Amino acid sequence: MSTLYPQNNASRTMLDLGGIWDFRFQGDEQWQTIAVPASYNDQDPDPRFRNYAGIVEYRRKITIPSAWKGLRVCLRFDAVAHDARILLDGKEIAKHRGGFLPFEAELDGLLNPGETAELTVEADNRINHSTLPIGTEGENSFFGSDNPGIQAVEAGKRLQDERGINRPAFDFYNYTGIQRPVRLVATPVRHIRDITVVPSVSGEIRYTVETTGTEGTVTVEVLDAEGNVAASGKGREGTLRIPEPKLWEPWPGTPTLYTARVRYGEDLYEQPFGIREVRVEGTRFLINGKPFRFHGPCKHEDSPFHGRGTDPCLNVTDIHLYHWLNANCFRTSHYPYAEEMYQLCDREGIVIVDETPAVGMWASEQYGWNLADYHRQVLLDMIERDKNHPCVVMWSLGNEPDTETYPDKAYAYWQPLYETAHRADPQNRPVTVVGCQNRYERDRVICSMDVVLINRYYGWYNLSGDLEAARYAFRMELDWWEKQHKPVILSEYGADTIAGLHGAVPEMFTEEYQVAFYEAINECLDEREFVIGEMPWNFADFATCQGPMRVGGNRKGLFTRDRRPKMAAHYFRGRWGKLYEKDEVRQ
Ligand code: BDP
Repeated sequence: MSTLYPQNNASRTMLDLGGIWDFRFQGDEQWQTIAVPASYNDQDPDPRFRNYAGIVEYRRKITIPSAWKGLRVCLRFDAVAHDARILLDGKEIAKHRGGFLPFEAELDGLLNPGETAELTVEADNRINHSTLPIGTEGENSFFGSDNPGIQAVEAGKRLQDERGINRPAFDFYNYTGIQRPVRLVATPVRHIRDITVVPSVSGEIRYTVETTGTEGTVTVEVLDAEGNVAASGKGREGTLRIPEPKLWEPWPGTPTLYTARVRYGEDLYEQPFGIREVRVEGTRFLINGKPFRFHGPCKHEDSPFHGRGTDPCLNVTDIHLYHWLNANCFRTSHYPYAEEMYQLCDREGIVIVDETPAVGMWASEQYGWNLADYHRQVLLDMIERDKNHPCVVMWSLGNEPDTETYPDKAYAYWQPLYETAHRADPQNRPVTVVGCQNRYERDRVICSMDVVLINRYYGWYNLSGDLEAARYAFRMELDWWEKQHKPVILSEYGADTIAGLHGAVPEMFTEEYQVAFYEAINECLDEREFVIGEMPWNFADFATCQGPMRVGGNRKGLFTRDRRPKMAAHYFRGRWGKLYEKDEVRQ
């Protein structure tokens, strides 16, 4: 399916359907108001909005402008979580599985220009063994607090099941609904379906254009940042040469962007891209041939009021805070983010590790759940959506699967996905899957990836409060990784910290402990050449499901949920600022 991001230009028009829609829990009589795009969960104090497991309905009228006569019209949903069914005047016109990637519903023949119809969107938030992310089915909850086997506790759990309950196998609140923009999109009937750009630092640009028909000529012009034509050509595929190309460099370099202006018949699409190359060589990660060190906290799409809803102001604020932190990257933990965020990072030079929603796969039984085909499809759709973004430098197949209990089964599951990603990506970026704190010496999966990404909580979940023991243990593990001869990124490490809680002795949950924790672990990282990145967990405090280990959500943020820096944010700002000063890679 084509997933070209909607554009307003001389040939294409889009109408944003954001605003106030009607909303109800399926089966209810009454409709009420709800804002789109946003998660519905925080928009009403009724506890059902937080605890409901099932289908909700959104409704509004849509009208196709009379001026759109003779055009192809569709509805474009950037994401509806998790499963969606789209109805027009009560008749199903599209379905989609998964809550983090776009899909379209054709309106041709269903609604004519000048006509109005009722649009209904059904969104299902239920999670289980066949969804990504995973919901647990019967086994212990994520925080393991269920005291399995106790008769009365088990009876209580059965009661919950009868009422319908989601048990996330992951540590973020299961925000759902129409969380990203919905648009009516008009294009010429014969139109451009897809564009792929593969640049190389020599200035040679390979491109492919997919169109609805095989007739008609495709022309491509490459515009430089000033809008001047730098190269041009004809045909559905070809190679263009840009003399003296300006490269896309990560921050604090200049992330120069070019635009491929593609014309086909009446249609026009302007595809931004950057000229940069990514490669792993030995234990180094090279961007444009220069060693790149990843330093930036992992994120979530999470904020008060909007939940996981797309909010351009929040995105811009966050990325400006990344600059303030002297950070240069983040991982889209634990799902593909809204497309606007990648566009922003293309412009701002922030590097992204792009992750599928395969999170919660920590049960060893996962390899019997028949998830592989669906997981593969989600991976392919993510790569198709994000393939042209210069900010995306690596694919993450998922987060923290069990790879130690049955190492061979795990390998048989993840290796084909690794190969799929390499085959599907026209730019052939490095591929990884993020490893859990585990018996690393049993693992076959993590060390088979192009870059080793490991989440480690020495000094927090392990050896809690004892940073000397944490350093000792982490060093021992790093000795083992040194022998694997791979580049390693510490892709999560962190300590829950209540902003404003202080102590002369740095004890857990104080701001002083968070700083001391990072100082201790960073000391170990700084000793190792093969460690090419540090990604603190997390950029900001974020909402989770309720549990005895979470006080109003996960508090491992360097910032509070409303983006106020804790002491650790100032610490990293200083540390990363110094890295730039001494980094010969970027003068
Ligand atoms: C890691 C998970 C992440 C959690 C984090 C934590 O990857 O999603 O939020 O632990 O416990 O295991 O804070």
